[in-house]
Amino acid sequence: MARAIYFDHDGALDDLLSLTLLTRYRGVSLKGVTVTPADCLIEPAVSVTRKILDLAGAQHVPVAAGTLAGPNPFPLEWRVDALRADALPVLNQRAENTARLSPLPAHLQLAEWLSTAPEPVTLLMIGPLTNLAWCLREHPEVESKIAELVFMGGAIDVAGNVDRPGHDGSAEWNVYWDPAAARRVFESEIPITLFPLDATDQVPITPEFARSFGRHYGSPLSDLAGSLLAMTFGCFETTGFSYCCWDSLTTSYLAEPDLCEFEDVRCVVLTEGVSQGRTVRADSGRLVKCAKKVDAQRFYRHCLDVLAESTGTPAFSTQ
Ligand code: AGV
Ligand code: CA
Repeated sequence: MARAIYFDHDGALDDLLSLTLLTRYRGVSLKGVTVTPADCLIEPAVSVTRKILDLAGAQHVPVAAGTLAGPNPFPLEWRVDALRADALPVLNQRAENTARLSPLPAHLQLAEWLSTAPEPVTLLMIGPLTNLAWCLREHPEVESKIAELVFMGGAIDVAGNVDRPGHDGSAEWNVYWDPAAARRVFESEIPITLFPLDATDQVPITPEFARSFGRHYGSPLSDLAGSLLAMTFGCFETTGFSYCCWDSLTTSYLAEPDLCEFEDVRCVVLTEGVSQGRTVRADSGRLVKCAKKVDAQRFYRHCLDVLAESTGTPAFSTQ
């Protein structure tokens, strides 16, 4: 039986690549998607999410738009990426968007999905934890419906990626956007599998990886993936940080759980001061299963295999 998944993302390019991968995983039954208005503008992020579901033949999966905001906004330069992705030709082959849009805001919809789930489910969250924290605060009984939380966030033994005045740089953005939400979730008993920067730093989007999708030009999902990856170029030149496969590595865990080696780590989330959003080792902290070492070449191969096998013959062949 396929594993039931609820998926919360926040509309960045890597989130959209993750959604694309997720639609191809045979062992996964995607039940619903919520979008957090964090690393995106919410309207184009919801629109592009529904277009990807349409393209992948997953129109039946409902999408709910987030309305809850964290205290530390993402840079607007990053948040506009969803606007660009929403305009890609491969996602606009038809005039209509047929994937279902929930009438509820994401936090209410997630609470309803969890409380009515017949069996405990897996939650995949690759943006801030705001919607889940709201559910736990307002409906603590839903905690028992979550078999596992797979979360991209944090930085344990490596530097963070927040570069903001008044911050010491020790935090990762998904935790920093809403530190109190991450703390609330870490204070629960939900089993957490964490993909912090320790692991995701090992899978930067290289030119070779992005260009490898060119060899499958004409196959819609690999064309989409290659376009999303191409749009990340220039990140290092403008920010000094590489754009990594943060979320897509995390997502790949649902199909290939042994791409990474894990360590059990006890940690807490700091919510105040110059290190707010930092995930720090502490003997008194909660236990997380933490990804530490990645077989990067196998991960890149996985993405290409999953997306290239998906549809049709290439329009142009070099052989
Ligand atoms: O910190 C990584 C998280 C991931 O969930 N996001 C991007 C991924 O979706 C925030 C982020 C950090 N650096 C970024 C980010 C950058 N240079 N551009 C866009 N988003
Ligand atoms: Ca994200």
